[in-house]
Amino acid sequence: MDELTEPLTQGNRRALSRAITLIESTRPDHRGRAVALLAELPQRQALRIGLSGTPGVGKSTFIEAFGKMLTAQGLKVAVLAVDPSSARSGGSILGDKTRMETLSRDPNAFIRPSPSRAELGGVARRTRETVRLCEAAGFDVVLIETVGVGQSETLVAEMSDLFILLLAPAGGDELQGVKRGIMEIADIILVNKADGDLRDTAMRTVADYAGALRLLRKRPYDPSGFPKALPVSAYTGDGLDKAWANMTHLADWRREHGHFDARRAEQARHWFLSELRAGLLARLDAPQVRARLREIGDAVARGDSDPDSAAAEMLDWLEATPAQRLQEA
Ligand SMILES: Nc1nc2c(ncn2[C@@H]2O[C@H](COP(=O)(O)OP(=O)(O)OP(=O)(O)O)[C@@H](O)[C@H]2O)c(=O)[nH]1
Ligand SMILES: [Mg+2]
Repeated sequence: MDELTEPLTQGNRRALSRAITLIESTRPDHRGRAVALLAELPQRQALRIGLSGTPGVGKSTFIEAFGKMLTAQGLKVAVLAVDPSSARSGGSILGDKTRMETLSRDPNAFIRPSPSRAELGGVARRTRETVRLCEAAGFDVVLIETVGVGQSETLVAEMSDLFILLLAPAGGDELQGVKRGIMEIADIILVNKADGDLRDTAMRTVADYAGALRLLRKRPYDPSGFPKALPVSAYTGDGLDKAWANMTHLADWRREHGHFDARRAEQARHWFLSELRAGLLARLDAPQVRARLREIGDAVARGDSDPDSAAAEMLDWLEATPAQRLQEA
């Protein structure tokens, strides 16, 4: 048994941090240890909540207020981030820790920034595995934050039980700005900053999105009334309890009707295939393979071979060459 397993399952934060560092490592021996560690961890279930929103919408402020509300109820909350390196410079939520100051010092909360300069695929795998670590460490809620650029929302939705879209108050025409695909994966839309001067606009925005959500196809895995739009204020805390009540209601309903586990099963299948694809692609990076690719590629470029038969030849060669030999320089 790995020396991290026991302290981690007892909720030891240092062990959790070390385990995350281990799964983030790209060293082959670390990778092997990480895979073995994940395999021996107990299966525990947290509520995985994906949270997406454009820069400045108030994600950090919301997570701080929402997280504190949950820890005050005795729940253990982990916060993770999925961000492609291009979206933010280096440290990402590290800088945010100032905005989540109280939460980051809360013994019932755990905040882990996104690793810097990693590709989205790598960040996705690392986050998925970190979610498992947090569950094994006894966290009740795992919040996975992403700034909505590129494909990161879809990635986060595919590792979450519930997907929340955070929006800012805005005039009617800006409703168009939210891509239909994102509306379709959102379970709850929260319009933040429903306070002070922005309150009226926020309420109108909620009504606009509630209308837009009603136009979407009814989903078999939702109780009536979902997906829905609600106002919140991360500043005043207004609406946070109602937002949480809706999240737990939705999760409970899905559990009762078998949709919760079905979704996780589908997700597991999806990630298995995605890891397999990544693993196969990684094989093309081995030195031996690169040399062979260059040779055959040159032949195609010269016109000595056509692309299709060259690809077939390459696949045959890969199949005939043992994986170990491919690693030799
Ligand atoms: N009025 C009002 N302002 C808010 C609220 N929540 C956040 N803000 C303000 O909105 C700005 C952005 O908040 P952040 O929490 O940093 O937003 P973010 O989504 O984390 O932004 P990025 O990390 O850049 O993606 C800050 O100036 C906050 O003070 C709210 O509930 N009401
Ligand atoms: Mg932020």
